[in-house]
Amino acid sequence: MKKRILSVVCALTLAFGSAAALPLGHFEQTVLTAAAQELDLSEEAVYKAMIAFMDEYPEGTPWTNENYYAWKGGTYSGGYGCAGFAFMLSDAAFGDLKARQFSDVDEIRVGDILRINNNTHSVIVLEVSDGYVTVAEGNFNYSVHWGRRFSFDTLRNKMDYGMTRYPEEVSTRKKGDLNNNGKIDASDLLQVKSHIKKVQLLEGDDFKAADVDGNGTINAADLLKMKAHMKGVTPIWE
Ligand SMILES: [Ca+2]
Ligand SMILES: [Ca+2]
Repeated sequence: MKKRILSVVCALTLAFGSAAALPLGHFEQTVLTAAAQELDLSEEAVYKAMIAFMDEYPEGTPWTNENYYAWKGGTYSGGYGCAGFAFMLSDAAFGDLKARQFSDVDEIRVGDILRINNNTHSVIVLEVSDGYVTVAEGNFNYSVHWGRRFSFDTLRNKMDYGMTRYPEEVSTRKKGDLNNNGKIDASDLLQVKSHIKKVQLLEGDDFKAADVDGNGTINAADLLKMKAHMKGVTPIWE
């Protein structure tokens, strides 16, 4: 995929929503160097990695479209201005992890980058609580700004998309084990037969578990593999 540079005109971004700052004490007690945490992806660790930048870039530090940062998150090779600032904090928390986009406001997590204002401005999420998202941003009136808050309702209108670097949760369900009891048995076969006959359709992780050969459909071939596994002829897994 061709990498793009997120270059934007966020210098024109003016304040909307409230600009309440976080209580100072909250920052003081959590400032740590980014090196102190080795990709601990707990909310607290991600927060600390980002808030550590407050030392070097306190409120009001000039940060404009002259400022560029090369990003490790994939998707974009780097960004200027607001995007560059968000990318810098993002790398401190997530290292080399790759980013993926999302559009649902309810999925926003600490450390996510949000594109807002008709895709002209980037902010990075410091905190998610009580129906509000608190962010840090560069090129907010040409400078660094900490602690602006948006309500979820505001973001439903203002957010164009989000970028997250938390790894996607992988299903640990074994192929053919529909009821997740650690073995393929008659009950699993029944569920697959029921799906094939369109009596009760399988969805999501159930569907993936039943599609033993992974070809996107559930049919007799999958049933055969399950039966072969049960008989110990051709085990699908140990
Ligand atoms: Ca089972
Ligand atoms: Ca299949």
